[in-house]
Amino acid sequence: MMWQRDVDLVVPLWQGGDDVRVAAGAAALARLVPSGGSRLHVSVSDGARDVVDGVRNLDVVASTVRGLRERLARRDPARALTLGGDCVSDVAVAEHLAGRYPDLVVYWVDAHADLNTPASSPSGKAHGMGLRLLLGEGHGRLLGAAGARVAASRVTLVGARDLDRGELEFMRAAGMAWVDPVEVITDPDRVVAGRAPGTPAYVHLDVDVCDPVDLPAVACPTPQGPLVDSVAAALAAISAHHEVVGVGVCEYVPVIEHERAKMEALLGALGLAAPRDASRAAPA
Ligand SMILES: [Mn+2]
Repeated sequence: MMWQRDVDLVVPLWQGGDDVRVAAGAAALARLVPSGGSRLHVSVSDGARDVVDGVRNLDVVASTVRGLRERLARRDPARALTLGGDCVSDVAVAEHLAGRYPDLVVYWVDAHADLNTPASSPSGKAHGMGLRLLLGEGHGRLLGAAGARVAASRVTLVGARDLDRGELEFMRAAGMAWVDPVEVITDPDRVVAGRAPGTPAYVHLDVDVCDPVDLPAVACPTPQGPLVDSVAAALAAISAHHEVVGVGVCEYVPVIEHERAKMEALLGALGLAAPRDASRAAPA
């Protein structure tokens, strides 16, 4: 069954990770995912390539996020899909939906926690700050409105395995739910444990959550992750348990050789493509 939404935003933002290859990911996803009806292609300007206040390419990242917020405020979609782009490309949509649904829960399905601030980030890359922004902390030019924030208790990290020291400390202090890669592999249905059925959910899918052996087409390959089938099972469990109101797909690098069926399996689990068995298309 296809997932219904009001708008698709195609956001080729790459400056947040400073890796231009993810811009092509947005266009490739726009081809893989049949349009939900209304599809907006967002243009990303080529701003100054410098570090400001500890954030790389701050000007262009901030202006892109601001432009997205303005569009979302005008259209006020009840359900929205972002085809990114880096891991900042969908933050404005997640904020918008958090403002609309006070009981929104967020699944951050990603090898990384994206919980850095400009002060804690070793790289200064905004794509490692997205979830922290959604929680209401970060550079003032990237932060959204106070009414569009999510409490840490409403966030579940899924498949995270490469956390910076500051992120780990923050996550533990905040008591954030964390389903580690082994748990995703052994019992993907448990990903929704503790969350009330039928509540609205936002799914941030950074495809680097998958083990790069299975899906190498990512900007930040991170070993020791779950295979695509396990991630797809976890995504299907989220879709079955919740009313999914928003999805963001990020950090896909189509220029790296990979099996297209793996991407289709992930997208299919979220109702964004016809579901199919990824293992069937694997080379014998
Ligand atoms: Mn990631």
